[in-house]
Amino acid sequence: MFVFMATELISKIVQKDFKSIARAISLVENESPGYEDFLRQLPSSNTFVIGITGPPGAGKSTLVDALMSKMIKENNTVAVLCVDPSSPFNLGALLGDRIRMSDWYIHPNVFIRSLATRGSLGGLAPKILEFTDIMKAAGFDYIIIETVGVGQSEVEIAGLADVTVVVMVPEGGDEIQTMKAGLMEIADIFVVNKSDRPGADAFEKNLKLKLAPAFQSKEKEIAIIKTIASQKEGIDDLYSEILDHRRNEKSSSKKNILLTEKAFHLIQQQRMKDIDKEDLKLKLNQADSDSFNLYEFVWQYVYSNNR
Ligand SMILES: Nc1nc2c(ncn2[C@@H]2O[C@H](COP(=O)(O)OP(=O)(O)OP(=O)(O)O)[C@@H](O)[C@H]2O)c(=O)[nH]1
Ligand SMILES: [Mg+2]
Repeated sequence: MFVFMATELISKIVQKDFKSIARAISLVENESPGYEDFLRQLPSSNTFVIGITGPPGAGKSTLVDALMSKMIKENNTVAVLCVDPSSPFNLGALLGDRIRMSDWYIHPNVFIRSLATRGSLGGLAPKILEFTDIMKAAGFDYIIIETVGVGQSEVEIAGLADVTVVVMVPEGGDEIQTMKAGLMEIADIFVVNKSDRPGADAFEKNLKLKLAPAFQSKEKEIAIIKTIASQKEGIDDLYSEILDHRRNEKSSSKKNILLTEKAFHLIQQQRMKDIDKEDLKLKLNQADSDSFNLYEFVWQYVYSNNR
């Protein structure tokens, strides 16, 4: 019965019926019966996905907001996924985002969805890949995904997005020194936002120096764009750089890397599906402390059928 429903749901999704898109996202989020069949039937599309990441408060949402204005002016349809950190420390900023973006919630060309990060390792929301594919099936002109750059999530987003924009702010001078190599590898475009603040030029210069070795391994220089998102300054440059990436077909090696990242993530999810932490806890509670061997336990847990 669900297969029929899936077909019906998909036919509405491809017509960009927002309610159906939202419903599909919920079905997948809750792993409702048949959601895997539904995913297997989803048509693919080559909607361009823009990933925007960076530290908390760097101005990512403000940038997204400004970018959306430009896209919509050109009659594009846009879907935005904001992945909010679940930490209560960010609640203020989070509410701020909601207020700033609220204008878009009622715009007919815009679909916005906020998600809480539930990944226990601080990564992206577990089903973000699937959500993106649902939005892709709907055939928006652009999909923008905003994530706070913590832990693994920057690397995960690179597997998800066709172009990855890393947003930084001038005051993070030390940040450049300690910038993870991974971040440089995944960034296609660096944005130095809050360029109205002192030290923006010096920051840009340092960033260029730091990136110099990375340039050699890339086919194209990584662009550094200075913006003042709150005043919509530099947004044209950022947009045209994004369009540049959109025009230039990705190399087949990059496509392969992205696809591998996605497949790896999904396989990992599948493999971990029947592993339940509470169940583990219960079983470990019964462990006899003298003769207990964790490796033996894990071996039995993973390979025995009757757990
Ligand atoms: N001075 C200055 N402030 C800015 C600029 N861009 C954004 N802001 C402000 O910085 C604050 C944080 O902006 P957000 O867009 O919410 O930042 P964010 O990166 O989305 O934050 P999180 O989603 O919480 O990680 C807001 O008060 C913005 O108004 C800028 O270019 N210059
Ligand atoms: Mg934000």
